[in-house]
Amino acid sequence: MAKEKLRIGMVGYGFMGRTHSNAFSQAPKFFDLDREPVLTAIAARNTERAEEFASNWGYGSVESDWRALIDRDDIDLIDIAAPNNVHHEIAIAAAEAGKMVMCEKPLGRTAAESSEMVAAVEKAGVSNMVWYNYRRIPAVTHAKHLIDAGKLGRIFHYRAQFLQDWTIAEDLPQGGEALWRLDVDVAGSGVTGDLLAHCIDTAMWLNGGIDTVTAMTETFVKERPHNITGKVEPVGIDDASAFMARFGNGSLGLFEATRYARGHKALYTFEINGENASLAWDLHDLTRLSMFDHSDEGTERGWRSIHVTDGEHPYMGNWWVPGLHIGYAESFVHQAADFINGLDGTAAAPTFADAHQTDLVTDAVLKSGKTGQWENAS
Ligand code: SOE
Repeated sequence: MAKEKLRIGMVGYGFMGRTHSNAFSQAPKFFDLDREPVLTAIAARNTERAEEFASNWGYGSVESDWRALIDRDDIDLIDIAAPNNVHHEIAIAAAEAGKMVMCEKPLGRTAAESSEMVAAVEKAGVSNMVWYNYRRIPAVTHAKHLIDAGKLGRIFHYRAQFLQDWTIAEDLPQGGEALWRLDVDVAGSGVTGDLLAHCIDTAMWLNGGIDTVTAMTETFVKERPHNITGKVEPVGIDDASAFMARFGNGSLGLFEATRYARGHKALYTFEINGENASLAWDLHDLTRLSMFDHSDEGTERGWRSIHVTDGEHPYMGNWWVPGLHIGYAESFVHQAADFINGLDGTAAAPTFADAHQTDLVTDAVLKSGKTGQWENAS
């Protein structure tokens, strides 16, 4: 029997537009979905580029304004893969028009923005989700299952890092396509909203809410030419951000993100230490989950490396055969599949409300970076 269609209107065609489009294309090929995703239309200002994108990914049509996408009766879901400064307006307009909404992270540039976005989707009663994709890398999902099963016991520590090095050059401009992440008006913040947000989302998913934080932030290059105004302008983003946190469960957190760690392109790592066991994960070796289990026989006790590729591991039964791995792109495929199968009312996370909690933490980190004080994060 033909499945009900889920007609997608995508906003944006950059890096994230590609990951999301790929996700919706692959999801039905590997997962049994309740509805059939259809790449119905894409909206972007540069119509020529949008036409090329549409033809590459198989979108049925192109709009030059996202408002036209929202007005269309043949669209069920608006997926926002555009820069952070438009998330708020598009998400609220989409919800008010009764569309489901998916949004790239971070949900808002500030928690004030995301709180209005949460109110809009809840008032409209529309399904919603934010693309914090790393939760759905099988090794990370497996960590969640082990923690929830109580394997670690009482948790003492959580630490995470997200390190890059692509903004070290002092003459790198800010603003415009590909470089909007350096423009505070568009991005909202620097590495706190872009990279730490991922660490915080995973951390709160694995280890519960964060109550308070104290942070240190720095902008190493204070002025950069702006691609849109053509002038040298002050840099408003944080280039590096590190914070300590107290989780609601009594454990302590240590987080760091920077775009100035020479040699690191996207090194996302986390470790969690419990009374009975510890887990560690590294994006550069993403199929593996390291585990130390204190209940192992004393003489054989040590860190083991679990190759998370067996059929019984999360999501892996839907891919190749045991031992053969998948990667970054597939975490988005899993997210698309879970969103669609959560439309039965089970509502796959992270919802807008979950992502708003992350924005509350990033706001508190940025505030603490200025005040030097401990700040409430929830
Ligand atoms: C920045 O370079 C970036 O692309 C982030 O915006 C993504 O969210 C992260 O997953 C990888 O790095």
